[in-house]
Amino acid sequence: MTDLLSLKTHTQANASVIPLQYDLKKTTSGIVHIGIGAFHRAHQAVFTDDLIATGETQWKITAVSLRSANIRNIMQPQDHLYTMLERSNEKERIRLVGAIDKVLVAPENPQAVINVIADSSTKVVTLTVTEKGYCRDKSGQQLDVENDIIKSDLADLSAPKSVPGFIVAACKIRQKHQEKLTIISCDNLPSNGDITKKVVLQFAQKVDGNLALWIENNVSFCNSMVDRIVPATTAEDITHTAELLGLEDKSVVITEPFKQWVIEDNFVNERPSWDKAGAIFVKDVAAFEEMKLRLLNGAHSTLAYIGFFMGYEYIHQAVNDEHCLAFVKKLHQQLLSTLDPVDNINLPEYAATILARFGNESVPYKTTQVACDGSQKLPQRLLKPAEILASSGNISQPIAFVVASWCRFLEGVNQQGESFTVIDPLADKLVAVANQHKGAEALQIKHIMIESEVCSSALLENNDFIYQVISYLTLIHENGMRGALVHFNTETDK
Ligand code: CS2
Repeated sequence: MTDLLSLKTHTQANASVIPLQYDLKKTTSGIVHIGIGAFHRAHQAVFTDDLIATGETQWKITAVSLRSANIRNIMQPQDHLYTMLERSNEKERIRLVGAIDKVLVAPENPQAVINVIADSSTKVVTLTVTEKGYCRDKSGQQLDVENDIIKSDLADLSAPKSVPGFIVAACKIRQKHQEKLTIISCDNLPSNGDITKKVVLQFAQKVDGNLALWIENNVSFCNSMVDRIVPATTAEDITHTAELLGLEDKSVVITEPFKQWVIEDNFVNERPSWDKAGAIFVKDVAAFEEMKLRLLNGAHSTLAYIGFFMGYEYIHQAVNDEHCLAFVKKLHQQLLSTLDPVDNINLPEYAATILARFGNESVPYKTTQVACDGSQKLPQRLLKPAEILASSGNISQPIAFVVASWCRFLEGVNQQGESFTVIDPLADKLVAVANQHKGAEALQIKHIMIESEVCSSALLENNDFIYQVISYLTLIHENGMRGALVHFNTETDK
């Protein structure tokens, strides 16, 4: 039987494995991360691991799981050590990561989470809680006071469940000791730090106006752009890793070689020198965020919905299909015209690199993984650029086609007539509406748009855009996705 990776066994790992680059005994703690999924373990935790190895900052990460105990149950017996497998189509690189100190499971002991965020040794809190974790209302800009966990946290803040709840409860303690705090959002939302600030302040205002004021003056909220493709780990990945490592690791992460982290330099206390590990500190992240959200995430969602109906399980299969590829290139052309210049980045080259990254079949990413939570993802990825284009009289046909594909996805039935589950916080309503008006595309689109509020009111009132979406959904219903896509590409080539 293979031994489990742990502090006792890690030095027995096979020779091809890159070992830990520092003495774990010399580390301290300084960072709390909320939302410990595969993405965090392959991104911020790796930047932190590389930073510890430089000897500049010795802070490890106390990670928090907001819901499930799974990852804690897996990592604790491994002394929180894990493996990262970086794969390109040509090679595979395997290394150990030791940056996670412990994992707290919020529902088991919410007070422990409050305490660690409040602790004076904690200087920075990072977040990967997905778009819905910010508990925003449908406008995307305000705290959703009707959200069940927000309501329950506002009624009793002793055992919070929401991100704003935990932060405000911890800041109440920090306020007593006058301990400043820096919070960095690492989710795929534009102005993610500003959004965090807004929901936290709105929440705090309802708890205690004085506390809200203290937070405003003593807590900084950095915007950040994060990028790395990290699919969910599979059982095969774990078996394969055991062979490479010579030890068992159930918390391995599989990822691509590329990684990027652009952080707004807005720290109110000590700043970990993540720049020594390849991150970039800048004054303004907005242009980087929009570039990544539109060109990468927008194209990802596109390949997910279109690829899914063309029978592709993975993004790399979709991007290798000539019709999908031609479509995404057209989409990229339009998206490029909506972007501001970004320092030191050639945008068309950046767009081309993304398509090459999507083609990395050794990091297989499921179309259904990207397709989830469309109502939370599409506004910033594609509808905002559609609105920018429409404001100068340009109706984006590719974006209208993707929106139609998403509406088709909400029917919850594939082209073989088999049902699948739509994962989205608004799924119940959206799937019901999509099916209620099936066969009447105009009504179907209208009701999905109204119910989801993915479009701004200007775009919703733009009859030309909405008409395009309706006509593409009709095309998809009549010809299937492949037929509709070929038709789209031929027509738009003319
Ligand atoms: C993806 C992202 O699942 C998704 O919605 O588009 O997780 C994507 O892989 C990352 O943002 C890449 O940095």
